[in-house]
Amino acid sequence: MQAGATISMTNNDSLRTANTENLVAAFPSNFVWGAATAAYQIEGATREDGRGLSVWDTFSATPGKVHNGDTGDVADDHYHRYQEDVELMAGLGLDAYRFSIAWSRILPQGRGSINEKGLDFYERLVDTLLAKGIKPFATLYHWDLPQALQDEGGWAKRETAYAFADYAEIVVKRLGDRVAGWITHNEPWVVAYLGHGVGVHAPGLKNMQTAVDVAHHLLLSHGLAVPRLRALVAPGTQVGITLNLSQVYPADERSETARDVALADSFNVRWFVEPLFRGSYPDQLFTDLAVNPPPIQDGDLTTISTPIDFLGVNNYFRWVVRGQEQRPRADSYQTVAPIPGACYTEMGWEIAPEGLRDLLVRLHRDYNVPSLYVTENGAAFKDEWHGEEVVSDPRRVSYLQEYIHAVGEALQQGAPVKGYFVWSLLDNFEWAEGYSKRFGIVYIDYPTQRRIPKESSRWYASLIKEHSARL
Ligand code: JJW
Repeated sequence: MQAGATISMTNNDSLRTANTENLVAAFPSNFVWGAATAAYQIEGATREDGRGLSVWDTFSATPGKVHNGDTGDVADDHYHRYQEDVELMAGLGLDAYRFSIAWSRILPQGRGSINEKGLDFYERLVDTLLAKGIKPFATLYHWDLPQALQDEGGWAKRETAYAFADYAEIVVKRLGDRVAGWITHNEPWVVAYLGHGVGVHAPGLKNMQTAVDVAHHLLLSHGLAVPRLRALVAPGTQVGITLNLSQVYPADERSETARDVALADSFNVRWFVEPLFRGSYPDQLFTDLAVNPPPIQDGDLTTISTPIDFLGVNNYFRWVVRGQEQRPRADSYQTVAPIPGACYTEMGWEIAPEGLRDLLVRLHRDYNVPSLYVTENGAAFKDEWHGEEVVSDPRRVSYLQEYIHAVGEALQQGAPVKGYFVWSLLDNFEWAEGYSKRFGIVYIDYPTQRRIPKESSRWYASLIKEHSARL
C-alpha cells in the first residue's frame, strides 16, 4: 500500500489562496457548511443537573496532566449560554453544527439509571438549532468516558463496548427523529494511543498493548451501535464515525524512507480505516507495534465493518517521514520538522492543505468510502483581543481558505465530500493544552465569557453566503 504519491516539501502552487467567489465554484449546491465543538471542551457545568464525572474530570484535576492546571469545570459555560451560541451560528449562516453528547450527563454511572435532565439539555439544544434551520450533527463519544466505567477497566474491557451501544440507543430514542447525522466516535486513534499508549490524554495509561486492545473495543462499540442507531432514526439520517487522519509523505527517495512511510501510514491511517472498510486489520500492524493482536472474537470484524453512510475526517496537518537506518516500531518513525520554508500553527502543525486533498482522494480511490465529511479542520494561533469589535486573525483566514480550496480540488478529483466543519466555533479547552490554544472562529474572553467574532468567522460567513447565492 502506498501512502502519498506526491513528494512535496513546500506548499503546492495550485493551492494558492483564492477569493471566496472562485472558492465556492467547486462545491455542489447541497454541500454542508458547519462548525464543530465537543461537550467537555465547551459546556462547563460539570457538576450540574445530575451529570456524573468523566475521565477528563479526573485527568484534568490531576496535577501535571493539563497545561496550567486548566479544567473543563467552566470552559465556555455553553451549558448555560447555548442559546446565545446558537444565535452566533445563525448569524454566520451555518448549515450545520457538530456537537458532542456527554455520556455521563445521560448515564451518570455509565450504565443503569438514566438522568433525564441530561437528555433534556441536548433536546433543548437540538430544538434551538432546528428553530434556526441548523442541522444537528451529534457525536456520541468525544473522549469523556464516565469515570464509573473507567473504574471497571474502561475501554480495555469488552463490556464497555456493550455499555456504549446501550447508551447510544438511549440517546437516539430521544433525539433520533431530529438529528441529521450521528457520529459514533471521535478520533478513536487519539483515545487509544494518546490516552492509553503514551498517556498524554485521559485516562493517562502508558501501555501499547492496552492501546491496541482499547482500539479494538472502540471499533467494536461503533459496530454494535450502528444497527441500534439505524433502527430508531428518521429516514435520510446519516450514521458514521470520525477518524483523525494524516497523509504521510516521504522526505526523500531512499528505500528506508519508503519502508518507514508505509509503517507510519499503517499506524496513522490503516489501523482504523481498514477494519471499518475492509473488515481486517493491516497484516503486520501488531508485529510492527511489538504487541499481541487485540482480543478479537468471532464476528467482531464483521460487526466493525457494518456498512456506514459516511466517514468523518478530522485533518489538520500531514506527516513527512524520513527513513531511519534500523526499521523502527510503527509508532516510532522519524518526522521532518521543521520543514525548511513551511509554515506552522501554534500547535506546531505544518500548514499543508495538499495533505487534506490527497487524503480525501485516497479514501475515495482505495476504500470506496460512500461519502466523506470533513468533520474537523482548523488552526490555533495566538489571537489577542484589545477591546475591539472583531479580533484580527489573518493567518486563520488564510489557513481556512487554503484548506477549503484543497477540499474543492478533492471534489474535482471525485472524492464524495458532502460537508465541511471548521474546528472550532469557539475558543475552548484544548485537552492537554488547556485554554492556551485558541482554535475558535469566535474569541472567548474567559473572565467575562464574552464572545467576540474573529475575522475568520466573518470570512466564513461570507463564503457560506457566496455559496448559497450561486444556487
Ligand atoms: C496528535 C501529540 C506524542 C482536537 C497529538 C496531539 C503527540 C506522544 C484537535 N481534535 O480539540 C493529535 N486535535 O476535540 C478533536 N486533533 O499528538 C477535538 N488532533 O504525542 C480537537 C493532539 C492531536 C490532536 C488534537
